[in-house]
Amino acid sequence: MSIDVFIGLGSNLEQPDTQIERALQAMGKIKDSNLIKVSSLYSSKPMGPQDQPDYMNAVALLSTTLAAEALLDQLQHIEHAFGRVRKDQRWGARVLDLDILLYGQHVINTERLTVPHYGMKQREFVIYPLVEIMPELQLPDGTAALELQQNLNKNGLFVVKQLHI
Ligand code: A4P
Ligand code: MG
Repeated sequence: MSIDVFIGLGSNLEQPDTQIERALQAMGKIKDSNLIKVSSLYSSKPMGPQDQPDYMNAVALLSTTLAAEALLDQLQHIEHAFGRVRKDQRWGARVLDLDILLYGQHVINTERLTVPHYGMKQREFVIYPLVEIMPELQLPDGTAALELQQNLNKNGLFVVKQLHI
């Protein structure tokens, strides 16, 4: 049975918009999975240290029969293959972050995975694109994504362009 998975994409180095477009292409090739929908590309102010470039963020909906950890393997493979900055450039900074936001209505707490993603409810760059692609979405705890959005400041978030899958 297929599960609807929402994946958050983020990048703030090395032409972030290109990183995200290439990551989507790679996500479209993940085995036993179909890329169903993607949000617009958003520009967002950095959460955390402010002495870094603004981010590009998006959210994608993937339908998969993979188990959550098998999907994480695939996403981490993409991060490594497409996104990793050479080690001597920055200490561990990555040009691509792929987070599993929701895996159906499952709640997962293992060593490798916390789902729903621990920070998603507070992040405008996750909630706004999520509501864009699925306005009626509810989290496993019953919270409506739309309600989260209504209580979340945009903090400079804006749509840069449409993305295609
Ligand atoms: N892991 C646990 N749960 C999950 C999940 N749901 N999805 C584990 C994906 N991975 C999950 O991840 C570290 C480990 O988390 C993985 O090995 C996996 O087993 P990572 O990608 O190496 O680390 P990270 O993402 O850099 O760490 P963290 O704490 O998740 O960073 P955040 O919270 O994602 O913050 N500002 C804006 N505007 N936009 C952004 O996208 N992103 C960050 C990164 C900071 N500021 C930002 C943005
Ligand atoms: Mg991550």
